[in-house]
Amino acid sequence: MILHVDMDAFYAAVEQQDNPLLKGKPLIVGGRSKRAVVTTASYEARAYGVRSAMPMYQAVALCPEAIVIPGRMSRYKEISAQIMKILAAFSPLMEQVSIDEAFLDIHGMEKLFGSPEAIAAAIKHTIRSATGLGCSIGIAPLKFLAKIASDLDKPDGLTILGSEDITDFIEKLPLKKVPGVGPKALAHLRTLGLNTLGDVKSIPEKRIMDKIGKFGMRLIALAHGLDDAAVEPDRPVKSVSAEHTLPENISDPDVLKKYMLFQSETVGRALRRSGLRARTITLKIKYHDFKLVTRSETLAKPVQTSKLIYASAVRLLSQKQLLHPVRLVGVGASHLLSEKTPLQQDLFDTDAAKNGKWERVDRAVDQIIKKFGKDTIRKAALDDPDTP
Ligand code: TTP
Ligand code: MG
Repeated sequence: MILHVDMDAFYAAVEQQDNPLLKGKPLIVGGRSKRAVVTTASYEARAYGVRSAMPMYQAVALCPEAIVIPGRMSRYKEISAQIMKILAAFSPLMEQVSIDEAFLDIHGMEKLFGSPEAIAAAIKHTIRSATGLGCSIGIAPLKFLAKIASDLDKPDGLTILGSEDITDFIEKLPLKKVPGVGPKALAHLRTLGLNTLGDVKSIPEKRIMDKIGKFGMRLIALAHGLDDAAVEPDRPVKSVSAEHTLPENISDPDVLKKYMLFQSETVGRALRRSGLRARTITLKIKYHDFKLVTRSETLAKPVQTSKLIYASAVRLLSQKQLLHPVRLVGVGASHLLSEKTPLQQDLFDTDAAKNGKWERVDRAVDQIIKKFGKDTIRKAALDDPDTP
């Protein structure tokens, strides 16, 4: 599943947060000159019909009591960076798309954070406690639907579209809401009698292509529920990790290993999706007294396979005896390099051949999970009722 977060009335909300006198009031961020337009407006001002990009004189006419203030870009950037950092902690696959929105690939995160609802609640709660700001979240199997979904229930919204909902949703989705459909394309599509995304399937593809060109292809694919766009982390990924605060402190290494197995799978899958291999594996342990220890090993051959990541994490765990009960455990991978970097493999190295085989197994599993969902395949040890 893909999750899209968009902050509510972002610049205006930051101003209201920084200056309590502005809270609950109609607030417009924008210039005061004759030609100025509204950058954004608080939801209190939107109740009067004020919208982004509206000429300021018109906005003030609609809402004379609105407080108009110029923006403070550096402050918004600062808060934005803080929010993106929070989001990046939820998934290694995070793509920031503007100052106040981002996509997260939450595939395989359910075991760490719970259901999509629980993930969304945790994100909202963390952002609100750190910044005081609200956001809206959309979750869907396809990227473009996640973006549309986050906008459906603003402010403080949450819309989740399951695989079973999307056919119907697409059928009824007004073309205006589809990202990329501007006023011009919309007018063309209307002349063909098309109003919803579902309608696009009802006429020959050529007629659509003739009207709106190449974008028609994408629209037709979307109408069939096909969107191969992936969440693409914009910053080069420097490390990938998964960690878990345990429901109770644990001293039994075998129980910790179950968490580590799951975390290794999450990390491995993130590496494979990003086309990366890791040279260094790190085990992170926080004892009940919050004392943090990390142990790392650098491998002779960079790895991408969940099994090898897990094997390394287990080696790190058994290096030293646990001193106290553990409250948090995590597995991380760093020193990443592209999987296209040639490996110096000994032709007669049977380990290498074996590892190649495991990589193929992982890829097959990834494919199946992508197609049928994560519950279809679980490693044997994860089928234990004690596992999170
Ligand atoms: P948006 O997310 O489009 O708008 P918003 O966050 O103010 O309101 P909401 O998402 O709840 O509908 O844009 C984020 C910020 O980007 C916004 O606060 C101000 C800025 N912005 C511009 O500078 N110019 C614009 O035309 C728009 C739409 C936004
Ligand atoms: Mg926003």
